[in-house]
Amino acid sequence: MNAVIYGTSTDPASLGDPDTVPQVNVVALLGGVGGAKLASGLAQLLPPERLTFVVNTADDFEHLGLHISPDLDTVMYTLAGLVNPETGWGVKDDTWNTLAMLAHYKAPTWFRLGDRDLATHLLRTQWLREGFSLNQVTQRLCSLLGVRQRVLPMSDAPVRTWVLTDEGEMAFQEYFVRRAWQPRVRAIRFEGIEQAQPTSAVMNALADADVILFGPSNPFVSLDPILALPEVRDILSAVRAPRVAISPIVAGQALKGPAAKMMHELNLEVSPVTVAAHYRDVLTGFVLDHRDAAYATTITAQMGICTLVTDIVMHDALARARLAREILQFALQQ
Ligand code: FO1
Repeated sequence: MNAVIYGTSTDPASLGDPDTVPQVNVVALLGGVGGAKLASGLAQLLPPERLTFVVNTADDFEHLGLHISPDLDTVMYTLAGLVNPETGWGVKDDTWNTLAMLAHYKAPTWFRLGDRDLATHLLRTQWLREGFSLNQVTQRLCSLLGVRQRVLPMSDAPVRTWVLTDEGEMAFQEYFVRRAWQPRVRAIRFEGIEQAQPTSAVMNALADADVILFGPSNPFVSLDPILALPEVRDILSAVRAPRVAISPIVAGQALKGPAAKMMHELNLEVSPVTVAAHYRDVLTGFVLDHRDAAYATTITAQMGICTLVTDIVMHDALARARLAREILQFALQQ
């Protein structure tokens, strides 16, 4: 049944009640900060063994000799309760002594690495150099941070996002952080995607999922790298589990980052309809904000995708849990 469903406000007291939360295996495909917020909402509802987060690694890069995995760290720090709440990335209450010394040496400081955060990059780099896979390194870091949900890099192989702009092609972090996403985007490509395969942990989790979610992450640079892995695309088309995306666009603006600006520069309408159309081959459901309610019937009628209209802005922990719960209930109705 294809329908538009309207969310209701949820009684906060029952948010984590196991009797009212369906105990199902959930896999969420995630990028950075928006994805991490959804992950923390789900983590308030479901036991850790029910949750798997498949995370974009095409933002990864080498910086000052270190292997940085920003999206993995954002998800990991958020679940560990360590994330910097002001930025959504990095470690809370971090200090910047190393960065100050780097500035003294006139070394690059545009990518802000805090002193505590640096420990993660040092260990990841060391363990990768010792021959452990990115997945093994991530499991080890999560375990040491007390993160019990499964946080999986999309692939062990290097995939790197390049952004073609009106000022030439630049590596993703160069575009995103150094240039503060100011250059106009013309195209995006994922270097290494043809050789990359999802890990077997990712494939097994997708095969066993009762619900698959696409986080409110940037479709072009956060979720597309995961979906560009042919085996992921194929299994998403083959599974019977409901597959639900959450819009990263609300009232013509991105919840965070350059998704709306990119859409405009790629000559696409800045609306949840564009996001739903982007994933339409692999989706059964789509969640959009009540401010965009007018688009719900278009998505349902034109694409045959069920829609849930609710408040999708996750201001605090309660809002994250409420949204996660509504999404799960919506997904399981399909
Ligand atoms: N984002 C910024 O906008 N500026 C930074 O200086 C920055 C540093 C940084 C350090 C570690 C880390 O894990 C993430 C960091 N990010 C920074 C966020 C990150 O690069 C982007 O948000 C993602 O790549 C996009 O999802």
